[in-house]
Amino acid sequence: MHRVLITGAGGGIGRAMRDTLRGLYPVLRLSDRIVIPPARDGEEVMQTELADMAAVETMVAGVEGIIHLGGISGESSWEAILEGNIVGLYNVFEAARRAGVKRIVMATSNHAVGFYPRDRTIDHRVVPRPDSRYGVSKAFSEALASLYSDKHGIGFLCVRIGNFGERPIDKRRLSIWVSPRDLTQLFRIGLEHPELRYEIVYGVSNNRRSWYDNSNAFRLGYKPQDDSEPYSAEVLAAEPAGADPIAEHYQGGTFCAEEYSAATPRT
Ligand code: 15L
Repeated sequence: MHRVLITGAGGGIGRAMRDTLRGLYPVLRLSDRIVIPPARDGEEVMQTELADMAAVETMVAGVEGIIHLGGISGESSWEAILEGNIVGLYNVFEAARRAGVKRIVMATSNHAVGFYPRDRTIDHRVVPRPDSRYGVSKAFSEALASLYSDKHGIGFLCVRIGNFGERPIDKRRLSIWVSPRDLTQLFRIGLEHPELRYEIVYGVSNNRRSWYDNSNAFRLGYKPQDDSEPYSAEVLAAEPAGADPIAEHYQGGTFCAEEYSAATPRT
């Protein structure tokens, strides 16, 4: 690939990928709605509102692959989710189709399936159980990717990202943590795998406490290097007591507990 675009390049994952992917492709185009640090050698920088189709068309012109991290990255109002993650997402995929983009790595989320209980191991085949408006938008992204793969032949890797960071930050994240080098490896598989058409994988490291069966990622060649377990004693010792029982029961944690009003849990 000659030119790879990272949307949402000013966010936490985007800033890290700007460094870990540097030099791997001749040109990295970096876009965000906010101002980001200026282009270095081998980089192009753009400021783009994803809800503005004309701007999105300019953003994707001349790129072969996209890592789509842009949009809203947590629970928010319906209006914000609609603009960033539904309209904005549609604009990116549709502009990519018109521009002949071959590959898209879609940053979906563990929150597309957050209402699965923690005592269940889930794989890439389970039906979505979103835990928030944000999670619904990520399930939508997986469905829209499926449409653009089936109907227009774009190759997609949908990565249900757990929690990205240098280290896991709490008990829930011991199960869903992904290190920078492991996520970089997965994103590269998404851009470079020769036969990818439409796949869902979990963007998590090789965590002993994982509640995912990530065999689909392994099948595609993913060999995660990191495991949250060495951090577990320290993380568990710092965990505050008295967690909300709904947050504690479900994989999505507090995303499930927020605004929860069901009289009885769905089985
Ligand atoms: C996500 O999808 C979010 O983008 C991130 O900010 C974290 O909240 C993460 O999930 C998580 O579940 O920890």
